[in-house]
Amino acid sequence: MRTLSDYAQLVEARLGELIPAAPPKRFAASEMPWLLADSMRYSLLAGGKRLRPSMLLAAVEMLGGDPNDALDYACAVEMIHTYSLIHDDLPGMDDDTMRRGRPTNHVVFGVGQAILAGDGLLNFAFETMLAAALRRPERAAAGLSAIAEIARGSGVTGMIAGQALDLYCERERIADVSALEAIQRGKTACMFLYPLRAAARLQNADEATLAALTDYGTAFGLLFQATDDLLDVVGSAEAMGKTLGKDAASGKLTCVSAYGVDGTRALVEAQHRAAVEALSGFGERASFFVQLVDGMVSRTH
Ligand code: GRG
Repeated sequence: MRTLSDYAQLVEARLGELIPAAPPKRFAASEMPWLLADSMRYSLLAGGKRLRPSMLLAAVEMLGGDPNDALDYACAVEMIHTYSLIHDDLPGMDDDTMRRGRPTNHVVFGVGQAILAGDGLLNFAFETMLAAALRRPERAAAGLSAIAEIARGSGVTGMIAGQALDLYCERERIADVSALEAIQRGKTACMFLYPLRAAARLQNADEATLAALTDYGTAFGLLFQATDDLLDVVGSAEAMGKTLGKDAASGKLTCVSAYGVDGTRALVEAQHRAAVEALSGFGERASFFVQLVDGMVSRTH
């Protein structure tokens, strides 16, 4: 069985190929300018955990496919995730100065370039996936279905929706549990469950498989966000690679503010059970996913 670090290495190598370093100060049309390549690579190749792309690859493999055939889709998911981190850190959003253990993109490249680095990663993600679908005409329909899942998960009813509601609730000081659920499903869970659905589409999986992966991804995402909220209170900034304690300081609506530390731990337990249960029909083939969610419960970063 492959591990998270095996999948992450595949992703790491391919990301570096997809967005290579560009020669400095060359003003050539139809070429990615060096400063865009530099700022995109700065955040993309900064050592993230690569959870979302690795889960896509592991799901493809669990369903009998070759992860190498899905690698560009996985890399696109990581590009979209990284764009969201760059934009989330901007002064107009979370206004953060540390991410992935480094100064944030706008601190190094300036706000304008950081916005473009995010835009560039988002756009290039779709260019990359469409190119992958077009390279394999016999699998183009499956590829397009996968792209549609990723677009939905990261889009205006998914991640962007969650972020919009999050900003709204923070500004209006809304502390409502149903709002919290919509925010966390959107901004966090969608970026786990839709890449898993994309894997199912790439493998032409049936509806039951799609539903099982959706349930696992949702439970995993809610658990992941709940542990993130806990770590903001009880974690180490060094291990997390970002500023902690900001949620409480800004009066943000989080699992901890809504349910308390013990209530959040109970929620983590419940989602842990739900995630394992969702894939029980796959038996041993789901062991990557069972181990992954087991590890998340006690994560420190
Ligand atoms: C800007 C449209 C837009 C959305 C931003 C992802 C996001 C939405 C905001 C980032 C802040 C945040 C707490 C998001 C919740 C998801 C989360 C904990 C992201 C961090 O993911 P990790 O831990 O990061 O997988 P690495 O660096 O390992 O990839």
